[in-house]
Amino acid sequence: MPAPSSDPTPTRPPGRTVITFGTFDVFHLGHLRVIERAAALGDRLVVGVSADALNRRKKGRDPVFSEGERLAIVAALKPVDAVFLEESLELKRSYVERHRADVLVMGDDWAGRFDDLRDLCEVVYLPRTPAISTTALIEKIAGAV
Ligand code: C2G
Repeated sequence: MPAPSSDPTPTRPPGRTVITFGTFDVFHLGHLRVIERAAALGDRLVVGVSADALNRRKKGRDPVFSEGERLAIVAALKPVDAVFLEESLELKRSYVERHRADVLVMGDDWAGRFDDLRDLCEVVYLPRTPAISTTALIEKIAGAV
């Protein structure tokens, strides 16, 4: 029988892990497309959903849907294997390490912003889906009532 290993180094899960981040508020097709394309780059997709407090700090307002609601929606998607709460934009490196991600995927509105992580993982910026955004949807809904 092999001796039990005393090596405390966590082992990388088999296959390629992809990580992506977003607010995913008022979930729309642009969100779905980026999640589908991110999942296609590996075997397992982990998604960081931004915390309400992070949105208040960065955008000065609460999202329409709470972090609990946004986590539940993203977790229910077929291409998504796991979700977690993104508490700070500055913690990307530790999230990539903690989830042992091989690839970080972001929309190209973030192009260049996370290039410093290339020593740790592959960094891919995907083109945004044109002509759809949470802000435009909120304006459309507000204009319809
Ligand atoms: N997206 C897209 N096409 C759109 C709209 C959004 O591809 N028409 C992508 C964005 O590029 C992003 C993801 O969908 O990769 C989530 O978008 P947002 O919810 O706007 O996320 P954001 O507030 O940019 O993320 O660490 C990042 C933070 O979590 C904030």
